[in-house]
Amino acid sequence: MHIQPAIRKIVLIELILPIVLLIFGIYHGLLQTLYRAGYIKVASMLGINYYQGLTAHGVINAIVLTTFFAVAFGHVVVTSCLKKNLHVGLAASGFVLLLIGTLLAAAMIFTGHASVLYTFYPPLKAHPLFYVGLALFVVGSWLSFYSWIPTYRLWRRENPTRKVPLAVIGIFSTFIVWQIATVPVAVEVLFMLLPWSLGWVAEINIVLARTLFWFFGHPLVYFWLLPTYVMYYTMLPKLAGGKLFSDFAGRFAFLLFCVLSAPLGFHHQFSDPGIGVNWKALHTVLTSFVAIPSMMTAFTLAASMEHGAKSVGGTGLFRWWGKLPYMDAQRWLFPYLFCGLVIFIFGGVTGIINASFSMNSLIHNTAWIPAHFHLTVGGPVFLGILGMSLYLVTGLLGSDIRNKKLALWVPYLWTLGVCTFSTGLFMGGLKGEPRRTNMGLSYVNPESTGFRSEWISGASIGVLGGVIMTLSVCLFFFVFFRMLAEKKDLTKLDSFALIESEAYHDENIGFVRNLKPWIVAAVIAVLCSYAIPLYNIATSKDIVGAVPFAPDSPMAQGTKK
Ligand code: HAS
Repeated sequence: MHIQPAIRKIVLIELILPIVLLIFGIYHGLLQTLYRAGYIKVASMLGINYYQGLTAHGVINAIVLTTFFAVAFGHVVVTSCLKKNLHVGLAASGFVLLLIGTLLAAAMIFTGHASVLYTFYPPLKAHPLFYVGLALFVVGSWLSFYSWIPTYRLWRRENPTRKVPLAVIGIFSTFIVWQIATVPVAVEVLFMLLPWSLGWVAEINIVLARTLFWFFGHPLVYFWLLPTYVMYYTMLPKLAGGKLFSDFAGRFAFLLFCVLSAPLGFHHQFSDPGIGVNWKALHTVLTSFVAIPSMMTAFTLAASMEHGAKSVGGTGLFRWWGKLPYMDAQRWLFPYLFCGLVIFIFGGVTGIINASFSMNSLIHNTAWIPAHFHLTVGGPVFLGILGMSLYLVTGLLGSDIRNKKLALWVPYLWTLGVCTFSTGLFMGGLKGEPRRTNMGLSYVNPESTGFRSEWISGASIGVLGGVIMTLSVCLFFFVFFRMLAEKKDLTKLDSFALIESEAYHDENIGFVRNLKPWIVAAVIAVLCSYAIPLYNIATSKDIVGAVPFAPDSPMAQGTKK
């Protein structure tokens, strides 16, 4: 593989460090399920209380792991597909800022100064250093992205007529989505939360802060998803023994995400006051559009896998499914991607339910929501990150996976665990079980505040799923850390390559050749859907001031003054 030595080192740290942090992330996830079901009391969570543990779980798994991975994966994709060097200065400064940002935020969370959950919007308030950490983290991710731009432009100049490799279009789309998403959250953090936390201003416009957060928060989920889509489009077909059914479909899907990811964050705020109902309706319609590239992906990938299975003798309308390499140890990456797809069918369907204005009022802020997102970010995204981290670290170190059969079992066990877990949470959610609410002793303990007996069965199923998920990740840690301990042979690096599928239909269609028109369309879409409501919220006379929690209230618990 063509990769500069400095970039190789940065990528290795960016992949290994979050996997180590994941030990804490997963541990706090397990504690959450045990707590909900009444198996542990909040005070016994090793000195970490409910909101603190939930913050650690969300920030490590959903922000730190995903961003480090996207940056590291992008470095490898750009450098290896374009066969050109990256700007080391930018990549290295990006890495340093990501690291400092992570350490600051982690220090604040673990010392109890930032129990604000991964959404960190007011009235929950963190220590100023938490917000400084977040800001550095975001700038670090920007610099890392900018290290690819000179490489891309040079390649473009040298190859004016060639198509940009699909993986590069995919990873650039990921970071265009991220760039658009992080501007509003940077404004929220720098101009609202930080001054408020420093005591420079006494009040904060809560609706504005939440709106800026969800302006970031929805495209964030596609920032998580798109690196996995890069694997699906460019690697899965070859792993299945076939070709990508349509190169155009892949490009079109990525570019559609650039335009459609951001202008629809109000679907997280259907219940919020202060936002006009017409704007909510517009965002509802746009949300149904954002499912289109995923629907296209479902059909394109099914056709690609069918091509693979039929080239090794698969037949019929459905019998060819039996010919896919589910248990082929040489193609151990296949089940990480395939299982993610299967999980995503349920994650996607429940997303569409959430997006319906009327059905949303049934499930908003209930356990249904974490059930949905464990089938999306905890399904395809998480399995893609685990599989690809193992693949890249092994290749970049010149190491070996001692027992590939064990590696194969991780995604199957995870699928069983996460589907069981989400089933329990869906059941609880439909019966009104709230999400991320400290109920006192637990959710189902008769002595706790707001106890409801009908939540017991869902919470217990959730524990079963949580335990299976934990076992699956422990198995992954075993395979991963054992691989790290194997003898390294750097001469293997020359023969190590990213998996790249050929296209069955290699269309050459003009309007998906350039990124620029899609970026312009994305900015216009964002302006049309956000400019007026943001102006209205920012200038409203009925600014909702921060309502400080009583120091002894459960919500204030864990946030040291
Ligand atoms: Fe979501 C809330 C709507 C996708 C993550 N979402 C969340 C939250 C998170 C999250 C983290 O409209 C909670 C935020 C919080 O903390 O409050 N979501 C959607 C919609 C989609 C969607 C319409 N979400 C995602 C993805 C995520 C993610 C992706 C992470 C990566 N979501 C919502 C809404 C809310 C929400 C509301 C707010 C709810 C509330 O009230 O708070 C769509 O993008 C989904 C489209 C997907 C599909 C599925 C395509 C299927 C594929 C698999 C094909 C399989 C094959 C294999 C080929 C249409 C690609 C076949 C194999 C066989 C064996 C058959």
